[in-house]
Amino acid sequence: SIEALLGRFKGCMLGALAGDCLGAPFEMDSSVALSVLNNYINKLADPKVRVPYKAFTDDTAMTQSVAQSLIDEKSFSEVDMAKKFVRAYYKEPRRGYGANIVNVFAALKATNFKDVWAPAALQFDGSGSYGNGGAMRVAPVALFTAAASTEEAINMARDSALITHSHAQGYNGAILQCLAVRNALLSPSSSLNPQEYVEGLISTLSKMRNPREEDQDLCSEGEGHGGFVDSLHVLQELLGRSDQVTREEVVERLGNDVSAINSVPTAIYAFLRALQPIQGIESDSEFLRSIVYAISLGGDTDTIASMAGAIAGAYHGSQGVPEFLGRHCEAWEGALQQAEELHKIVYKN
Ligand code: 8NA
Ligand code: MG
Ligand code: MG
Ligand code: MG
Repeated sequence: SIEALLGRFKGCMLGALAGDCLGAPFEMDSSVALSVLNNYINKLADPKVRVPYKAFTDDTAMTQSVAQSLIDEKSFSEVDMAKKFVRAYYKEPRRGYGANIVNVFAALKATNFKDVWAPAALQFDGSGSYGNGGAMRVAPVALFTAAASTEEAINMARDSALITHSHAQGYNGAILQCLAVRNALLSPSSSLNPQEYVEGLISTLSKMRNPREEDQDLCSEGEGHGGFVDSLHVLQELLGRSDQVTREEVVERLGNDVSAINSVPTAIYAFLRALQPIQGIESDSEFLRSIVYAISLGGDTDTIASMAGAIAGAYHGSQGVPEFLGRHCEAWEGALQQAEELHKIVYKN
């Protein structure tokens, strides 16, 4: 129902925020002991314990801009979205942005947004960024296109990424993350079959007709990396194993770095793995378990946890989000408000 979907919209926006805020303190650790994370979460859950406030980073700053642009424009506008990215960056440049994306912001500003696609296309000697920055901020696109066709969702995900990420891995990562959120959002609750869910993602990516010639490397990226479809097959294999798959193996086979190819499939895996209890993680919230597990893998912890949280929140809904998180994460109310406004636009109520 439309009312139940409002809870899913809220869960998605809160999950993206919570993953970023909870994961940021561990960014670039090689891995994080589960005992440390259990202790971390128990402290947050204890109303008597005072702990430092959890600030959001670039992941959330950019997600807020994507959401606000869709809310203000009621459609995708690359110029408005680019302006919101740039305004947010210059207002708060120390939110932990990627090392190179800031050159895109500077060029957009210097050229007064005359050709919004051009600065991204010039990154890395013209190859474009393959970072996960397009994927980490795409969740509001999945919400905004929830009632539209899959093709519309794909095209808007690609366009929203292309403002900063013109490498095929950069925008295809955004497409995959958008589809992961969309399919979680539209799955009936408590009935998701992980293998079928991944099969659905593989099938959509495999059938995608791409207007851009670079997209031929959707399935095979060279340089020792498999493409997104290859990673999804790995994910299926890991999910189907009867033995306990170690975190080391997950990192080795799916990755945990700032590239989209080595982080989006990992986030999807964290969501699916956390549907079952995970040995060593105390929390019995499936939502929180996905975020804790994502952080425990180390590497780009805020971004992988944010992407896992967005998917998990879209599936479990706000009722699956532990209330105590709202006391600790910056901009909680803002995320709830954007979720409500997006829901209102999509369902015209
Ligand atoms: P980005 O476009 O700067 O890409 C991130 C990084 O990926 C770049 O700085 C490069 O090192 C590398 N990279 C991307 N494309 C190429 C290429 N074609 N050739 C060679 N290297 C390449 O920024 P982004 O928005 O994609 O990055 C998102 C990540 O940055 C997120 O994890 C986010 O949390 C943030 N981040 C911040 C810190 C920090 O210390 N504050 C650390 C890691 C990541
Ligand atoms: Mg970040
Ligand atoms: Mg890599
Ligand atoms: Mg990060």
